[in-house]
Amino acid sequence: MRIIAHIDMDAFYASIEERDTPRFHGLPLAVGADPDGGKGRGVVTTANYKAREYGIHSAMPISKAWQLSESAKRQGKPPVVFVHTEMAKYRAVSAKIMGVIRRFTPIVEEAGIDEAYSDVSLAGSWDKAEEVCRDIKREILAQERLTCSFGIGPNKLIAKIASNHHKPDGLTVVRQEQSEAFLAPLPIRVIPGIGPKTEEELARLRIRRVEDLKQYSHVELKQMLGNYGLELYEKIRGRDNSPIEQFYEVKSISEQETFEEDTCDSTFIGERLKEMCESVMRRMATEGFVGFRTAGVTVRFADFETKSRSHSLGMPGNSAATLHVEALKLLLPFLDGRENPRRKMIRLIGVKIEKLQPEADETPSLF
Ligand code: TTP
Ligand code: MG
Repeated sequence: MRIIAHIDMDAFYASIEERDTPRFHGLPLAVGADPDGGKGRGVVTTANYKAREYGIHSAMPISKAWQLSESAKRQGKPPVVFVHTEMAKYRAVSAKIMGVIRRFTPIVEEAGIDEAYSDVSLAGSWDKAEEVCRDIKREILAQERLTCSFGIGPNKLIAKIASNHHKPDGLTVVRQEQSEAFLAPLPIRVIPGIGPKTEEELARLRIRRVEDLKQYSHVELKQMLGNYGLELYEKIRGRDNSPIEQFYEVKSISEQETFEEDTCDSTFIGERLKEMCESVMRRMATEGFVGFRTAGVTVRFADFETKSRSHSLGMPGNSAATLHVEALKLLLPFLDGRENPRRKMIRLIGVKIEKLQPEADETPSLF
């Protein structure tokens, strides 16, 4: 019998900040860009559960979060504590948590900075698997003073949905025979792969819950959603055979920045891009890679239209200067008439590297 656990830390970055600064304890807190008295232009990275009660969530403009904090203040509630994102700190905590999980279960897939799958089949029963997960929860709380939520199911799909079912500090067990019934009443958004756009399209057909989707055949789902429709047919019935990928690969490294003011100043944009390239290359080195084969950029215009472009290099790049040149080549058309005929101002730029080359890779670098 296969028993898979999925662990996801609660309000991860925000919980770390709250833990590390005693005067923040118990207060609503948001991690992200500087709100700058309501004029800040970036976004919220994450918020703790107290701040979520004010309606604040990941990816919300920081200025909106500030307004919500101000209106809470007017109602006599505590204002939100705003804290800058400090990735190095969160990565270090993440590594420690992964270490705890590995001490209890040997087969682990690090699925993100604050989440992991682990194969707990060897526990032999659902009850024993639950005990192991409770032990991990206790140990993380004792060692790191952080809470997490667990989902335990017959596969990765159910485990992942279950871990989000009771948050924070939850543990949800969904046995094989309960899987279909567990999924049926849930909103379709819980199924991985259904994003806001698909959700909207399906809502037009009055499909809102997983059970609504079950009335459609294989062929109908394929007509509606292409090959993903076929996958979906299996998923909504709780079926998933995907393996635990023990060797989690960093597939890309990226940075982005929202400017203080919208701009079309190419010197300024080029300078910011240079710094972002340097930071991406530093992170590449700390992740143990020696080069990249694909460089990409993202541009968001003042009206929020967002475009991405990427380019594969003939040979791996390994310096910030190379990345800067490649990124500039991709970015420049957005600063002139080629890709920006209406000369819109730019709000945000991002740079990304992919196809990362591990240290041991002996692929010849010239072709
Ligand atoms: P999540 O696990 O999605 O969120 P969370 O841990 O903050 O809260 P929850 O209790 O709901 O699990 O993401 C983990 C971390 O990843 C989060 O702390 C911050 C970061 N993150 C982003 O950088 N951008 C995002 O849009 C989201 C959702 C998360
Ligand atoms: Mg989380």
